Amino acid sequence: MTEPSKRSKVEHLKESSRYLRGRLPEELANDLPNFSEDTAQILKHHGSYQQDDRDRRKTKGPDGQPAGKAYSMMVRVKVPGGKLTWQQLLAQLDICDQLGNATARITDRQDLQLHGVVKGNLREAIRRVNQIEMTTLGACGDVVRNVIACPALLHHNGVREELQRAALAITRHFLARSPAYHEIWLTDPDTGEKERVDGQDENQGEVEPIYGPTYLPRKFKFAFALPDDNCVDVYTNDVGFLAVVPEGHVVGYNVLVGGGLGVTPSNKRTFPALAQPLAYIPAEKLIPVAEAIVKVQRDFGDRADRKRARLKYLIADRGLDWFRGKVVEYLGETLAPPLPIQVTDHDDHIGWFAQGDGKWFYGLNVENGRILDRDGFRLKTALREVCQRLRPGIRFTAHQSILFCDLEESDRPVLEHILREHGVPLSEDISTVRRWSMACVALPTCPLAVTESERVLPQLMDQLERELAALGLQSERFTVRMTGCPNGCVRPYNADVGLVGKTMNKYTIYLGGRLLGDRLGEVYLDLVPFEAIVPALVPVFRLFAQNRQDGEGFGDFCHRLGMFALRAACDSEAPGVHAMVPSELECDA
Ligand code: SRM
Ligand code: SF4
Repeated sequence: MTEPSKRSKVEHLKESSRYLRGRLPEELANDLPNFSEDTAQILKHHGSYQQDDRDRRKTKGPDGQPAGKAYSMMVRVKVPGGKLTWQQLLAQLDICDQLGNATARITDRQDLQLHGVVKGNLREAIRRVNQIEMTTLGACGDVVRNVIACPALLHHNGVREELQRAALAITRHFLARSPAYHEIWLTDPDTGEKERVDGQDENQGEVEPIYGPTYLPRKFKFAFALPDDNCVDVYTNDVGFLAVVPEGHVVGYNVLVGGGLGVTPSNKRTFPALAQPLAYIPAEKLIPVAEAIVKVQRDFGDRADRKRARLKYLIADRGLDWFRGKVVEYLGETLAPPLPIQVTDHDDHIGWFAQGDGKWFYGLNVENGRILDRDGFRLKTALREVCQRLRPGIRFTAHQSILFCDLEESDRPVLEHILREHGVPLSEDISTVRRWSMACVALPTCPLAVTESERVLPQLMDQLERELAALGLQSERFTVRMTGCPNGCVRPYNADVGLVGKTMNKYTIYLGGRLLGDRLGEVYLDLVPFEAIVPALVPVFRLFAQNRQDGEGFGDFCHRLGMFALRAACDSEAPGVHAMVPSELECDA
């Protein structure tokens, strides 16, 4: 356990915040456009991040002086398992139009983010989220984050709904209990009148029975997956539950522990890691085992260095056997060894699917999750019309996309017509490479971004589409994921192609991960300027087209050859590649 004197500043802040109050009430009430740094840290636990428009940092006011930061908040709404109603989606689109910057974003953890909410609108935005029986509590901060699970609504394969229920049970069990959320956002500051909060008992007092006064050392992520469909990328979570489904029914789980992707290049003791099998548990032990794991991390996770505070470092430092021993101790019973099951496929659930109850769902790929209206592409308006006319069940995927559920056969042409009428491409209009790509938010709002991501991936896709078609690889299914910094928010390190922002306009290219999400890629080239990414990849794709084995995927091919052989083979075709070969140190990272 970390000695109190060695604890980081954030630990002291949490402790003195009186269960997540800090100075938030006072600062919310003042007229400043922003919160102080300390309060912004506490605010995260309430589901909101303070940001500023980095494009506007250099603008000058009428007096020729720097105009100052243009602050706004991102509000993250938690959507367990990605499941919500059409009314909840519509209401959030209203909030984003009336109180935000008119854009929203489906995240790769099945949440919805409302962007550009100025401080003066924050209370109203969070209040309205709660009015539709949703919450922002714990969408960010050092707690259990949104619990993700396969969203596909397939009744003939009811196991997915079992996973949805399990995700909800974990969500409820680990929701912070502090009444601070209720007091700050849902109590009328003038009358003192209170509103209800989804899943939270406001009368429970100050005590956090699971977290305690300093919550967890860091964010904590759970995911549920099926062996034949790893659409949630289960291995990248602190804890993954891989369902064991012998006869169409979830009897238990292989518990995977210690996944996490963030890397701090200046700290060589940080690394991406995939979760490893810890144990097999029967389904009824889910909550006690999850709680034992969380409590071990609560008590032994690093509270001195936030860069090394995730569960993956505790396991790397102490060993999996030590960790299993502690979990057994906290649980008070033994754990069975994991079963020999593996992930065998990954479906993105895009296109039309029969649900098995006579109804249909349609998976719509949303490029990088962004919901907005712009010239010729009016996705936001299309979503409104779909909700109002067809009243579908809504589900978000962990691939930043949306499923419209419970549709009648007669609804199918109507849905397609609405989408086309608003310039929204249907699944058959989207190339395979674009459909399997993801970018994180990055510039201009993410404070940690060092390069572009969401704003440039579409043009990189335009180039890749042309090159892949020329090589006859247009139908090849592989993942391309781009981030604006090494924190790994769209999981680039286990993708077939990972493009990770390293410094201004330059990226590290990772190859050799794969669609199944069960292997980390390796550094192929480093410090590659954006313009040189596609030229650097084309020779690798050509080599793949010429030398792949029967049925071999792109990531598997790169992994089989290895980075050294790939670079040697492609060197003559990609001028300048030598200059981008990573140093020893980068390879180790
Ligand atoms: Fe993330 C921080 C966006 C999924 C690893 N992430 C951030 C922040 C909040 C920046 C910040 O700290 O101020 C970004 C906000 C940008 C913005 O304007 O919205 C941000 N992360 C995102 C989202 C929106 C990316 C997306 O395009 O979908 C995802 C929101 C998920 C959600 O709904 O909860 C998102 N972030 C992830 C994932 C992927 C996942 O969970 O499946 C990871 C890698 C897995 C992991 O947790 O290790 C991830 N985000 C990070 C990290 C590195 C953490 C670490 O252990 O080092 C940071 C930095 C941090 O926490 O200090 C970070
Ligand atoms: Fe921001 Fe980096 Fe995450 Fe992208 S990967 S959203 S740049 S923290």
